[in-house]
This record gives sequence, C-alpha cells and structure tokens, in this order.
Amino acid sequence: MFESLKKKLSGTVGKISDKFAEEEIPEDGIEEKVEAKSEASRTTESSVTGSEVPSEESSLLNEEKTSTEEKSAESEEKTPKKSGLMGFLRGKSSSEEKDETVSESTESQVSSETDTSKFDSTSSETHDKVTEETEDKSGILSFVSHKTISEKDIDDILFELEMALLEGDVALEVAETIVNSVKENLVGRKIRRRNDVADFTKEALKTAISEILDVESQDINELLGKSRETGEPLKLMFVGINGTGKTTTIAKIATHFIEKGYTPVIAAADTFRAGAIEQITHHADKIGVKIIKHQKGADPAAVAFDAVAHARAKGKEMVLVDTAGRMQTNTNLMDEMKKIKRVIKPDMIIFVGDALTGNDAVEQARKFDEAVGVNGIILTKADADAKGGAALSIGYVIHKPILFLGLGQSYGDIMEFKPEWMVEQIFGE
Ligand SMILES: Nc1nc2c(ncn2[C@@H]2O[C@H](COP(=O)(O)OP(=O)(O)OP(=O)(O)O)[C@@H](O)[C@H]2O)c(=O)[nH]1
Ligand SMILES: [Mg+2]
Repeated sequence: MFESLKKKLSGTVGKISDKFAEEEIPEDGIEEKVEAKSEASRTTESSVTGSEVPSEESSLLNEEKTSTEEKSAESEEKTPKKSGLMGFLRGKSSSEEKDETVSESTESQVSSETDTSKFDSTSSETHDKVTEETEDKSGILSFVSHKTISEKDIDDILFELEMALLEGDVALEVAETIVNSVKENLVGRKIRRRNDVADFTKEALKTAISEILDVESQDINELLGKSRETGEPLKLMFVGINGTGKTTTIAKIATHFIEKGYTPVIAAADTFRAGAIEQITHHADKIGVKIIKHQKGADPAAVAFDAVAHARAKGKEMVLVDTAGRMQTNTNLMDEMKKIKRVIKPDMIIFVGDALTGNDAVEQARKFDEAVGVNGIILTKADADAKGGAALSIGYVIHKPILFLGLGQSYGDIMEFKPEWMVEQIFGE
C-alpha cells in the first residue's frame, strides 16, 4: 500500500542528501573532528590560560584555519559562489539572514581566535558566543563545520517532488502545502553532520504529511455509546458514485460494529439500480443483519424512514442507509440524497470513494460535500492503492476525516483510519 508515494518521498530524502554529499561536511560530525584534533584542542585550551606555550601542532592548525579563511574571504569578493567550509558560512541566502548576526560574529571570532591567546576575549558578546558554541558542540573547531540550508539548495528538488506528487494523484493544494512546509522547515537549518540532511528532510516530510492528515474527527464509537444511552439510533447515510463500494462497505461496517456488540439495521435505499436490493439483501443475510426494503423504484427516503422506525422500535443502535450511485442525471442523484437527508436527518453522511480513482475521488467528495454536507470519508480499495494520492488529499481538501479504509472484498477487510498509521506506512522501515 502507498508504495509509490513512499518511493517518491524517500527519493526526495536521497536527492537532498546527495546534494549536500559533495559538501565538506564531516561524516560523523564535529565530535569526530574534535577527537582527531583533541591534542591540538587541549593545547589550545591550555594556551588560553597561559599556562603552556602552544605546541607546534596547535600553531599549525591555527595557520591552516587562517589561510582557509583568507582564501574564502578572497573568493567571496571575486565570486558569490560558495567555496569551502567558510564559503558555506558566507554563502548566505535571504533565509539565512536570521543567522547572519551569529555567523558574522562567529567568523570574526574565528579570525581573532587564530591567535589562541585572544580566545578568552574581553568582549562579553564574543565570549558568550564562543562559550555557547563550545558548550554546544564541544570544541572551537566546530563552528567551521556546518552549512546552513538555503532555498536555492533545495528549490529544484522540491519542485521535482511537487511534480511527482501531482503525478501520484495528490491534489494540487496538498502538493503545494507539503512542498512549502518542507521548505519552511529546512531552510535555515544548520547541517553539522552528513546524516543531518537526510534526518532533517525525513522529519520535514513527516511533519508536512502529519499536518495534512490532521483533520478533526468524530468518533463513531462515542456516538454509538450515546445512542445506546438515549435509545435514539445512530443514523449513518452512505453516499458516493456508482461502483465505489458503498454496498460492500455497509456490510463491512455492520460486521465491524456487530463485533463490538452493537445491532445494526440496513436500509436498502438504492431502489434505482437493477439488482441493488438483491445485492444488499444477500450481504445482510450472510452477516445476519435485518434489512428494510421496498420494491424497486420505490422512494428511497421512505425506505430509510422505515429503517429508522424499525431501529427505534426494536432498540437497535445503528441504521446504515445504502444509497444509489447513479440516477438518470447527476442532479437527480443529488436531489435524491438531499431528500433522504431531509427525511431522516442522518447523524453522519459518509462519503465512500474509490482510492484508486485518485483525484476523481477527491472531486466527487467535494461535490457531495457541497450538495449534502459530508461528515466523514471511507476510502475503498486501498488494498490495491500504490499511489496514496486520494488517501493523502481527500480529508485535507474537504476538511473532513477519513474514518475507515476498505482493504479487500471480504467483510473483515476494513480498518479504522488513523493518521499516525498512514505516516508509519509511508515512513516506516
Ligand atoms: N479490492 C477491493 N474491492 C472492493 C472494496 N470495496 C468494494 N470493493 C469491490 O468493488 C465493487 C463495487 O462494490 P459495491 O459495493 O457494489 O459498490 P457500490 O458503490 O455499492 O456500487 P453501486 O451500487 O453501483 O453504486 C465490488 O466488486 C466490491 O467487491 C475494497 O475495499 N477492496
Ligand atoms: Mg451499491
């Protein structure tokens, strides 16, 4: 499930990582560097206190640093292109402006610290920053070892991601939101270890997708608990175009809640399509649920009304209303749905969409929402859905939660949808 979406996102992590792999960022971060130079550092520290004369190694190191900085400063004057580690610090984009003050004073520290005796500067501002850097990254060498991610670094890759998401049937507004969120999250972040890039990117994508999936949801279990207390059945009306899986889903939902100890009743309110009443009767018989039906061509609202009356009379907690997916015209279909809604006043109107139809499912959801108001979504055929576009987009676009996913053709093939679960599917190992 969602394999293709997973691949696209991990591809982006890879591409952004590769982009920075050419940069001179230490593989294991500054700790390793500090360790390698520990002798030099120790000597440097001693020299700060003035108790020892700096060793040859330490002076050598300082010389190296001075010449690197000079080169960088020179190259910066000639060309804005970033060069070397100091180039990273100097190559500021607009988004790096926020770090500008720190970077600049850090650089000036580097220059002044080339004479290690000046390390313990009397300038309290400089001293604070050095201390901060030193405590934070355990070594004065550390502040030449990072690069700040700029918009320019990732723009092309994120554009590619946006295109890939669109190809994967992710809705335009969702693809844009993801890309903007990732950009906002990454730009300005400092890379200190090579692995940081992959970790940051993965986290940024995860955050973006979690936010997209975070739609406030009504808990059917809670509503059912209330129904049991009040004796008023919970009325769920299932809508969607033909063939998306409404009838099968009703049988699955009934099975799901029977297992939780509730007693549903089904209303065969698709009186339009030939064979629809027989189809749902067959399911109801198989799972042992009472079905209320009239003859073909009868008024669907009247069937739904009778089912509610039956549930009230018999103390059943839920009414599941099957509806038609096609009428003579689409206007007729929506009018029919509005009429059922007026007559039984459902607690929830649940849109059933076929995950495999991607953006079409999203557009259908939008239309039903505009016509009758949708409270929740069930996406069917998720078992065969590699793209994940509809699952990712549909809730965000109509601001309604996905309640369940259909995962096959058997009655047990349904699961409650949890955003965390989808995030895990996409980013888990
Ligand atoms: N693989 C898979 N197939 C499903 C799923 N849900 C439904 N189907 C299949 O989709 C087809 C259509 O399902 P129905 O339940 O008849 O769809 P409907 O929305 O009631 O269709 P109409 O009555 O024509 O409006 C059937 O063959 C189902 O078995 C699912 O989650 N996974
Ligand atoms: Mg049907």
